[in-house]
Order: sequence, then C-alpha cells, then structure tokens
Amino acid sequence: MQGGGERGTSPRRAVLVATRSAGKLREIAPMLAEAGWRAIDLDSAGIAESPGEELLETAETFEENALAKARYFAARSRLPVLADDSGLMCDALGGAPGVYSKRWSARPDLSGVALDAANNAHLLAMLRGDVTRRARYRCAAAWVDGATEIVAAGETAGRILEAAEGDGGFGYDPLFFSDELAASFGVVSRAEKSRVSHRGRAVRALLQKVGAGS
Ligand code: ITT
Repeated sequence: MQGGGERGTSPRRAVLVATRSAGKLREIAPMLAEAGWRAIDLDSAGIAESPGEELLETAETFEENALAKARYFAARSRLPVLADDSGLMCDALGGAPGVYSKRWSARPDLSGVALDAANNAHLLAMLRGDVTRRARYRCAAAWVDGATEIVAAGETAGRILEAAEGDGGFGYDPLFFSDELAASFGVVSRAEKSRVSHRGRAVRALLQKVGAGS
C-alpha cells in the first residue's frame, strides 16, 4: 500500500517517512499532516529492513547522514522521501555522542527500549562529576524528490538530569530537561515536545522550504 491505492480517497500528497524509529515516526507524522502531507512508513510501503541500511550513517554530520538515508530510500520508492538524523550533544563531552547517539553504549545485541536504557545508563556514567550538565539535541531533516534535495536542521537546548523523569518520548528524553519547557521531555506531551524540539524545528523548516519550492 504505497500510497497509490489510496490516491482516490485522500487529496493529501503522500510522503515516505524513511525511519525505522517508531519514536521519530510518531513525532514526524503529525507535522506532515499539519502541512497537508500523508505519512507513509517503510513497513506500509513494503520496504523491508536490509543490511545496507546499517552502512548509511557513516558521515560526521547529521546533515550528510540524513541526506544519505533519504537518497537510499528514494531509490527504492516512487514517493518523495523525508529522512531524519539526530542525536544528543553534551558540552562536557565535546559534543559527544552526536552522530553516534544511537549506538553509544556499544550494545549491538540490544534494540528498542532495552537499547535506550543502556544508552541512558551510559550517559549518566559519562556525565558523573559534570556540574553544568549542558546538552542539546540536534536534528537534520532531508527531503529527496527526484532531483530535488533539501536539508534543514534544528536544535533544542537543556541539561541532563541526574535521574530519569517520566517515561514519555523515546531515547534520551527522560534524562533531557528542556530549557524552554522547564520540564523533562519524558513528562511533556508529544505536541509540547514538538513545539520546541530539534525535530519539530528541523521538520517544520524543511516543510517550509519544500512548500516554497513547489
Ligand atoms: P533511523 O535512522 O531509522 O531514522 P535511528 O534510531 O537509527 O532511526 P539515528 O541514527 O538518527 O536514528 O539516531 C538517533 C538517536 O539519537 C536515537 O536512537 C536516540 O538515541 C537519540 N535521539 C535523537 N532524537 C531524539 C529524541 O527526540 N529524543 C530522544 N532521543 C533522541
């Protein structure tokens, strides 16, 4: 069901959201809907996970990685593609884990919430003794549609808590205390997080550029 069969029932244009992360998808789909796009996920598009995907995120910047993911899936679909590369950057760690955020705890045997828990434990261990605990999330969102390639980035600042607060969001969210919301991303609603988050900012900026070009 790659959009084609639904064309007659929905006037909204379809876009493939090229992520294997359920957390990202839950945040990106409503932003697309708000801009008049219908999100199609990789499973619905019938694009099964393949070993080649592991090799997509080898660059040193979120922007290059996001573009690599979008290009890869654009070659496997007829839809416009949106991809996201994102991560956490801690001042006391010189910007780490950055583009290595997902596999920072070096536990290739884990995935999903178990991987998030291992990464969060590693984050707390690495920041032991850091009093400022300053950090920011960064996201690059990329759009590929035929020859058109657009990238936009967004950031959000905060600090890393000593212990998790809430269990909302995903990844490092329960440990990330947002400056702007004065609350952990683990306790706020998805809409509140989206309003100030790195992903909210990147995706909204991207969709504005896409709209301006069409
Ligand atoms: P895709 O590449 O399939 O989109 P991924 O989970 O592999 O999914 P990334 O390579 O971009 O995505 O890694 C992002 C990691 O950064 C993610 O696994 C989290 O650990 C962290 N992260 C990024 N954005 C986050 C957010 O909004 N909340 C919590 N953690 C986040």
